[in-house]
Amino acid sequence: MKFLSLLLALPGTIAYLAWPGSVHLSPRPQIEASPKHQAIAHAKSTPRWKTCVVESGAVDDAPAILRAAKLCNYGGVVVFPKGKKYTIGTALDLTFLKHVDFDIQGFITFSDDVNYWNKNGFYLTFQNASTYWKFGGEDVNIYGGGTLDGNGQSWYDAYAKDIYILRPILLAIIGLKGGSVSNLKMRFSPQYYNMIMNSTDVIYSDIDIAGGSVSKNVAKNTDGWDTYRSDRITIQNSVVDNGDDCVSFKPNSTNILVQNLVCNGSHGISVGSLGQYNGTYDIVENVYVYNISMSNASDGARIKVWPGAPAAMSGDLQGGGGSGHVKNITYDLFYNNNNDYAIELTQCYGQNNRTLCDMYPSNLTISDIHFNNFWGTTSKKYDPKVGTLICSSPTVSADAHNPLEGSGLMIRQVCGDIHAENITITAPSGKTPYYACANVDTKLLDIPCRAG
Ligand SMILES: *[C@@H]1O[C@H](CO)[C@@H](O)[C@H](O)[C@H]1NC(C)=O
Ligand SMILES: *[C@@H]1O[C@H](CO)[C@@H](O)[C@H](O)[C@H]1NC(C)=O
Ligand SMILES: *[C@@H]1O[C@H](CO)[C@@H](O)[C@H](O)[C@H]1NC(C)=O
Ligand SMILES: *[C@@H]1O[C@H](CO)[C@@H](O)[C@H](O)[C@H]1NC(C)=O
Ligand SMILES: *[C@@H]1O[C@H](CO)[C@@H](O)[C@H](O)[C@H]1NC(C)=O
Ligand SMILES: *[C@@H]1O[C@H](CO)[C@@H](O)[C@H](O)[C@H]1NC(C)=O
Ligand SMILES: *[C@@H]1O[C@H](CO)[C@@H](O)[C@H](O)[C@H]1NC(C)=O
Ligand SMILES: *[C@@H]1O[C@H](CO)[C@@H](O)[C@H](O)[C@H]1NC(C)=O
Ligand SMILES: *[C@@H]1O[C@H](CO)[C@@H](O)[C@H](O)[C@H]1NC(C)=O
Ligand SMILES: *[C@@H]1O[C@H](CO)[C@@H](O)[C@H](O)[C@H]1NC(C)=O
Ligand SMILES: CC(=O)N[C@H]1CO[C@H](CO)[C@@H](O)[C@@H]1O
Repeated sequence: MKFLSLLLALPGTIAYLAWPGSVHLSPRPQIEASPKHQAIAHAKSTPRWKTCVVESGAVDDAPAILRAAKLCNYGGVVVFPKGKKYTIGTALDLTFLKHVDFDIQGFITFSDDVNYWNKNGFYLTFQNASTYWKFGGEDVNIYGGGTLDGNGQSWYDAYAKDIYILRPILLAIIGLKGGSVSNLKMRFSPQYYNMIMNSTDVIYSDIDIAGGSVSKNVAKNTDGWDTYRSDRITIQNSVVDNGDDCVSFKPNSTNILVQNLVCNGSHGISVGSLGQYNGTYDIVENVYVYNISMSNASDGARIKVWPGAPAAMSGDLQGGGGSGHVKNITYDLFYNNNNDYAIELTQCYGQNNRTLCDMYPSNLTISDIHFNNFWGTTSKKYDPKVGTLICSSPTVSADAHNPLEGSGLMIRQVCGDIHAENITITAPSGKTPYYACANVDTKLLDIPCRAG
């Protein structure tokens, strides 16, 4: 072991296997979903028995990180010691991992070579996202109290000139089965802070997200978390200060638990947008959002679904026509502080013309939705309107073979079973608050609805 350590630590070595005890390790996290639990508890991680240290200081530290990850794969901890600063200058594929931890105590940033990353970041197709690096495999834990800094300013400025530039995600987890991300600071992401894609059984805890633009160009699409094609994901005990969704459940997000978050300046905790791509089937099912404090946001709880025909809000916000279902979603214990709407549910996303939205009802159904225990005060923006629930009008189609309707007309209910209970949201003016509602069963909603 000692021999190996010396051998690998020869001058010029950029990563080495360390003698046990020779480098400070953070305690390994033992995170459980709490206070709410997943139906199937997150898997326990196996022990680690070797340690690899990443040396810093190269122009590009990506090769050193890759080497350390390979050395420590199958039972090791890759350490980025406290006080060290790393720069990643080339795209880093870490999707081969198995039973390995990343103990990030130091500071990791990314080069601001927009041209390089635009060409060489990992392109994710979905929403034209890209990523600097990607983690995947099995039983991987990332923690350590350090910082990931996305060096976003050059991207905020570049995006203002070209909306099609491929802005990287700060931390993408792709194809991971079992693992955790905890106790990290995330700063200045060019786009989403976290993307969880093609993954199952991953828990995030104690993440601190912040960072905006210092120029006139706003930091856009800086979602805290996006889940996509993923199952059994927990996000908890974190603070987020950003300018887009605090958490967003994208297509095929199932069994997701989000709890104890404090979000500021965001677009809320959002299902969607869904149904953006014609020809695809999107599912968001079994989501529990518990104990959220949401401030200065456009929305508190939000469900956004595209209508049945394509719409183009802007060059990089267009779509519609996709099908699927949103089912069994609960928002429970939700504090609203200066958000424009406490609740927004729409099946007309991306289509401002309601006539057109009603003409082409969504192909994506919404059912079994619960908004429980909301309090607080909205912003002045729509005062005294504090929320909106707009479903597509029911689809009526001629179907001679429909056994339920003697007339041969079939009403396809695209939105129903939506409940609101114990909601005490007030408007800042003190006027009686109301919600704009359309095509929803107001008997199930314990809120003051007005036709909207
Ligand atoms: C995710 O999984 C889908 C479906 O299995 C696959 O087509 C896609 O390539 C995967 N995406 C990535 C980035 O690995
Ligand atoms: C809600 O979350 C906050 C942290 O954001 C925590 O202090 C509080 O105890 C939680 N409340 C409940 C009821 O779980
Ligand atoms: C919260 O968000 C608002 C609006 O985006 C921003 O002006 C403010 O600086 C943020 N405050 C904190 C404490 O992060
Ligand atoms: C949407 O997809 C369907 C088939 O899935 C196709 O018939 C239709 O033409 C498409 N609509 C548009 C506007 O592309
Ligand atoms: C979601 O899952 C359904 C059912 O498995 C599948 O048909 C669909 O293609 C998936 N959609 C996406 C966007 O992966
Ligand atoms: C609804 O989702 C919750 C998790 O949020 C889950 O515990 C429950 O079993 C789901 N209900 C059904 C009918 O699947
Ligand atoms: C909301 O934003 C204002 C500035 O617009 C800021 O002073 C305040 O701290 C924010 N609230 C929270 C809870 O972050
Ligand atoms: C992705 O970028 C291409 C141009 O590169 C654009 O045509 C397309 O609309 C974009 N898609 C989305 C969903 O933004
Ligand atoms: C909305 O669409 C309808 C149907 O195409 C059209 O007649 C109407 O002018 C549109 N309204 C606006 C405000 O564009
Ligand atoms: C109603 O919601 C408030 C939060 O606004 C909560 O403290 C209270 O326990 C809830 N009441 C019931 C009966 O659940
Ligand atoms: C695949 C599918 O169901 N497409 C339908 C989507 O909705 C529009 C109108 O709302 C219909 O015309 C499509 O047939």
